[in-house]
Amino acid sequence: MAALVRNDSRIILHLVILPTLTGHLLTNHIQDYDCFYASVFEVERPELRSLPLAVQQKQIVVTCNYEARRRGLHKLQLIKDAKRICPDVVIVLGEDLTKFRDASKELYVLVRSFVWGGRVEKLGFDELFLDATEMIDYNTAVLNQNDLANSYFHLDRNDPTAGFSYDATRFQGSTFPAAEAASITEKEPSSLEMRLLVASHLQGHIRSKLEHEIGFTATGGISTSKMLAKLVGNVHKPNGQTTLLPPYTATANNTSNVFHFLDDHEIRKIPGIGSRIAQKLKSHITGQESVDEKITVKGVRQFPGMGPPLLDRILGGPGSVKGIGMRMWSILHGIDNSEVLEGRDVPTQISIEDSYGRLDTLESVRRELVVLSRSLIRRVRTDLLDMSDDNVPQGRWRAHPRTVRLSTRPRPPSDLGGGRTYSSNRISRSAPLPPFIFNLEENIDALAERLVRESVFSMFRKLHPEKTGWNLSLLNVAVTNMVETAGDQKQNSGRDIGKMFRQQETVLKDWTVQEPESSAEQLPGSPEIQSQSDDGWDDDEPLGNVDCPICGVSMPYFAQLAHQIYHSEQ
Ligand code: DCP
Ligand code: MG
Ligand code: MG
Repeated sequence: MAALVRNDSRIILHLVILPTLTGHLLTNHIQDYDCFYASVFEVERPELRSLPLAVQQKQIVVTCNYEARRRGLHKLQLIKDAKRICPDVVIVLGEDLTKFRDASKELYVLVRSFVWGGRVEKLGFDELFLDATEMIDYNTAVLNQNDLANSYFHLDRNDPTAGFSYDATRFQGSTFPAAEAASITEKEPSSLEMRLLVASHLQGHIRSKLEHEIGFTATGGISTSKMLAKLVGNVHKPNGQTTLLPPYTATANNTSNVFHFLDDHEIRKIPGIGSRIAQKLKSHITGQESVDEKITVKGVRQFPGMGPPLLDRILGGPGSVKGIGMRMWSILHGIDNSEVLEGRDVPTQISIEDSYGRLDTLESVRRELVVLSRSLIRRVRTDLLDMSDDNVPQGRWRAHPRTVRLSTRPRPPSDLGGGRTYSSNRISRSAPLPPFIFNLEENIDALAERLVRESVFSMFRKLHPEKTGWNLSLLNVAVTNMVETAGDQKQNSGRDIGKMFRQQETVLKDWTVQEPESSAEQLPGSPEIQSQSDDGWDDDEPLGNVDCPICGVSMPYFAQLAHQIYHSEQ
C-alpha cells in the first residue's frame, strides 16, 4: 500500500503552512490554542494566570488552565468534582460565548495577515490550518546555501525589510522523531526536509506574535496534510510545536515516518474516525461485540485481508458514505488530500439561541425574543458590517440576510412512560427579514423591539397558535439566506475535517442515548447558555450518557449542550 503515499505530499502546519514541491502543496497547522476559554479570561485579567482557573458552563468545567490541570482538574469535569479536588479553584462563568468568538476572530485576523493568499482555515474556535506553500517556496528559493545559519525569512515579497532572521541549519521547535539537535541533513532547497524546516520557523514566528501581541499561546504541527499536521501538533502541548520529519515514504533502507508516527495511535484518535467507525473496526478485529481494548492504526492496517473491500464490508450499510472503504484505507496510511480553504468573510447564517428551564407564557416568550433579537442584531452588525481599523463599524454591509427564522423546541409532557424514549425536535418558521434592521441610525434596543413586534412574535403565534399549554425548552432566532454584496465573494469556507467527521459518522442528527439512568430530570436555570447554532440541529434532550454524533466523545447528558455549542461554532 506504499503506492498510496505520495512522495510529493503537501506540508501542513497545524497553524498550517503550505509550500509547493513540484507543484504540490505543503501545509502548516497552527494547531490549537492552549486552554482557550481560560486564556481569554487570563488575557482580560492577567492576575488569573498564576491561579487554578476553571471555566464553567452549566455544571461542568468546559476547560481549565494548565495550573488547574497540574492540580488534577481536566476538561469536561463536574464542577463539584473540581471543587473537591482543588478547593481553591477560581471558577468563571463561560456561558456567553461572545468574548471567545471575538478573541477567536482577532487571532484569526492576525494569523491571516501573515499568510500569502490568505489560505487560513478555522476549525472551531481555537484551531487553524495555514497553507503557506507560496511563502515557503519563495523563502526556500532565496536561501543562501553558504550561510544558512544567517537566513532571513521574507514575510512580504515587495518589502525586503518585512521579515525575521533565523537559523536555517536547524528546525524551530521539536520534531518527530525527536532529533537531538533537530538539525538539517538534506540541504537541497526544494527537498521536503528543507521546506518543512523553513515552515517550522514561520510557525514559530507566528506563534510568538500571537503570544506577544494578543497574549495567547498556541500549539503547532507542521506536515504535508491537515490530518498529519493536526496529529503531530499534539505531541508537544501546551505551547510547543512539532514537525513531522521525512521520509514520508518507505524506501529500501528507511521506514516511513508517517507510519512510524501513526501506527501506535489508537484508531479513535485519528480525525475522521469517530466512535462508531472505531467500534465497528474493533468488533471486527477482536470478534467481539463490545470491546474496550485499544486498537491501533497498525493493528487495523495489518489485519489479515484488510483493504478497501473489507473496510467497505465492515463499515458499509445503511447511512454510510459511498467509498468509505477506500477513504478509511487512505486515512490508515496517513493520506488526507483535503485542501486548506480560504475562510469566508461572511457566515452562511447567524443565529442566537437560549435554552430554558421553563418558558410557558406569552409575555415571557415575548421578553426573551426581544433579548435574543438584540443579541442577533448586534451580531449581524459585528459580522456583516465592514470595520475600520479601530473596529468602528463603517456604513457598508458585506452581505444582507434575506430571511428571518424562528425555531422553538417544545418540551414533551413529563408523564411519558419513563421519560427516556421520547425525542423532541425543533420546529421552525421563516419569513422575509424586514429591511429596517439594517438601519444604523436606530439603536439596537428599538430595532429588536420592532423586529419582535412586527415579525418574530407573529411567527411565534403561528408556530404555537394555542395561548397556553405549551412549555418551551429553547428559542432560536436566526437570519439566513445570506446575499453577499457584489465584489466581495470569497471562496466557500473549507471544513474538510469537520465534513469528514460528519460524513463518516453518517448524517447522525440525533444524540444517541447510551446508558439512560434516572428519569426525566430538567436542566435547571433559565435562561441558560447563549449560543450560535449554525447547524440547526434537531437535538434531543437525552438522559444518561450521550455520544456526540460529530466527534463521538461520550459525555454526561448535562454536558451535551455545551459540547454542541462547541461544534456549532465550527
Ligand atoms: N470546548 C467546549 N466543549 C468541549 C470542548 C471544548 O466548550 N467539549 C471549548 C472550550 C475550550 C475550547 O472549546 O477552551 C477549545 O477546545 P480544546 O479542546 O482545544 O480545549 P482547550 O483549548 O481549552 O484546551 P487544550 O489546551 O487542551 O487545547
Ligand atoms: Mg481545539
Ligand atoms: Mg485548545
